[in-house]
Amino acid sequence: MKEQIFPENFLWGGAVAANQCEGAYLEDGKGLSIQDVLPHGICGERTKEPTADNLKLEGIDFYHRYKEDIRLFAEMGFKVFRTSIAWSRIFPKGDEEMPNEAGLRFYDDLFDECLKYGIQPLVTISHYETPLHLAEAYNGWLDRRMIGFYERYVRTIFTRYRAKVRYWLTFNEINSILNSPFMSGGINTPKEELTETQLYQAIHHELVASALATRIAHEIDPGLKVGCMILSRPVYPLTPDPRDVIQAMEEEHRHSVFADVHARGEYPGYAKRYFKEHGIRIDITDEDREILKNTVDFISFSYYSSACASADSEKGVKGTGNLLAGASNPTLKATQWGWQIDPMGLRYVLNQFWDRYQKPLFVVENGMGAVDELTEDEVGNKIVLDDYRIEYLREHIIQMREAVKDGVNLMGYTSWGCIDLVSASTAELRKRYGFIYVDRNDDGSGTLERYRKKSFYWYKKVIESNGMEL
Ligand code: BGP
Repeated sequence: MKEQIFPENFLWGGAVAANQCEGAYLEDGKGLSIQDVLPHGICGERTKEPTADNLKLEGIDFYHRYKEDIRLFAEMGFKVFRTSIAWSRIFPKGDEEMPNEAGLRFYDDLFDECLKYGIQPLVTISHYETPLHLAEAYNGWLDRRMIGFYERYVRTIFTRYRAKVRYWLTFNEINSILNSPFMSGGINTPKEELTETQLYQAIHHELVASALATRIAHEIDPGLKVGCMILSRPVYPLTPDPRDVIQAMEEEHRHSVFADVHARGEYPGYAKRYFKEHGIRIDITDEDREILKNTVDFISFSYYSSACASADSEKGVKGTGNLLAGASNPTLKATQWGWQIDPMGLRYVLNQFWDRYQKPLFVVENGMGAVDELTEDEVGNKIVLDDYRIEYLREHIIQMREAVKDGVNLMGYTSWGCIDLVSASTAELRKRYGFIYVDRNDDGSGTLERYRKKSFYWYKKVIESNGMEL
């Protein structure tokens, strides 16, 4: 028996989001969400109404097939399953007084199904799926009234599911609002027209709503654990030139303010300086300041890639990554979608978060989007030989192990897209992340049948051995 590194109760599992897998976009009283009018992901135009080319409307039909999918997760030995609640199933328009019972019942059944196999649900309250009405009638998080709508929503779900769901995340990749104000913050005003004061006001409303959710969760049940969810991406200086180092620090500050407020309960000095020097005036009430003191129980984050910063704008060759572009790192390779692969960066961010906050950490997204080919094994079973995915995940788990050896308190790991689903940034199906292949293609064809990939069997062993057999 090899020496154990991960704690015995380490939460291994996988992650999805409602809008990328459920489909059934109008079923059982669901209202429209902003995703229903974003057929081409963040990079594409939004439409006036849902259009047939929007793959998310049907997703992978998880809404009807979740029992089969959870059975497969259980076969891999999942201890935890991260999904989100589609806000517009519970409050179809977002500003109603009363929730939609049919929507609530769906998640009751889904969570029961997980618990049947001893799988803990880890639930994102808002994962890029704000009810469309809130975007159109209120301009999303720009409007302070959003805090009240969100409060009603979280009270409803915490009360309803308190016995079933222990772990909650308030906003998926909350810092992504800096780059994607509509998808992340339901803000209707076009990005180019949005002032920095407006953007930071919207961010402030979300931060208050998030802290309020933590307070409410603890009031309803002190056993509930609430975390923030940050898009993490370490920024390295492109060269040892101190100006590049400072540039990297400032780029990191743009993002670290989100975790700082969540973990420390107030805005850090560098943010106050930035607001002052950029003429940003945010309406922060005394009550807001009190609410922000309700800090999170743990910090969760996604990790896909790192970036470099250069003080010289000419040198800052723009690479691509999930939602955030930065200068490419000349020492790293990239995925087919140009996301640079940097497993050591994961050890680095884990240490950064731990050193800064001393709060438990949870890696709730990590993975490799790739084109897969469905083939047959020697006995004629359909399979995908996804050694590249195994390699990617193995390297990242090795670095997680290193971080735990460094003393980081890590609660768990949920790889992204444990079953193939529609991608967020480009809304494609051919960009696959799963251990389970779903027969559905970008032209909408396919049987929706599920097939185990080679990585399925690999991940099962990883979980069985608690991360020792990679
Ligand atoms: C994160 C999102 C996810 C997810 C993932 C992969 O930014 O939280 O929703 O999709 O990135 O990105 P993509 O789907 O664009 O490959």
